[in-house]
Amino acid sequence: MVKPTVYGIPQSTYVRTVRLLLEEAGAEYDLKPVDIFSGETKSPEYLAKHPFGKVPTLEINGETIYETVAITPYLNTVFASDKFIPSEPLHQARMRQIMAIIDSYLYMPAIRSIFIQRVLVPSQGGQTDEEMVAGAIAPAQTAMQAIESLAVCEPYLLGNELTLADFHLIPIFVYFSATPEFETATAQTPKLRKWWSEVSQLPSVKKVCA
Ligand SMILES: N[C@@H](CCC(=O)N[C@@H](CS)C(=O)NCC(=O)O)C(=O)O
Repeated sequence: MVKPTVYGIPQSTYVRTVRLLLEEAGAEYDLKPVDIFSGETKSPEYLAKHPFGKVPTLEINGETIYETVAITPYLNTVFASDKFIPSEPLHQARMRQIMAIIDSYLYMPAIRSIFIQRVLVPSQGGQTDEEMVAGAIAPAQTAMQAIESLAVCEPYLLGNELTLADFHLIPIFVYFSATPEFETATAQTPKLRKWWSEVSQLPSVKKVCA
């Protein structure tokens, strides 16, 4: 099997999503660091791979694939015999629905607003924008409750097998759970709290999200 290359920094949530799948599939891969903070993702060389200058980008067999929702189904077929996508059409729809909710409604409030302002900005000597954090709590709660209403969490999001949706949500929880706002945002989502206590113990999560 050809060894794929993942471009991106290990701290990126979306890079972590791709790596969680590769780790759970037992696939070998190379991780090539591309720094999102120093402007490296906006260099002509990197923009030639990913015109929007984001990570991750996957290279395999001379082909380049960007956008996590395109990368993970591809890797699932090539390296995991499709085991991370449910065969039942409704479960498949729920999986994609959860991934879309994460991308469209959860990532921005939970990571871009709350985590970055609460944890990253102060760690670099800056001051938290409290207004931005306060304004992000309700949207994060809405997204969490929407996922809660779709998920099974026994023990994984869609039942007893890991799916792409778990790989998508785990890295968000890793960062979001490091903020005090996580308690409020998950107060009405007991299933997701139980899910988190299970998946946070997976060896792949400890390895990729350490
Ligand atoms: N839609 C992209 C989003 C990727 C993304 O937002 N990556 C972040 C890191 S987690 C990034 O590259 N940020 C750098 C930037 O926005 O300049 C995907 O699903 O792959």
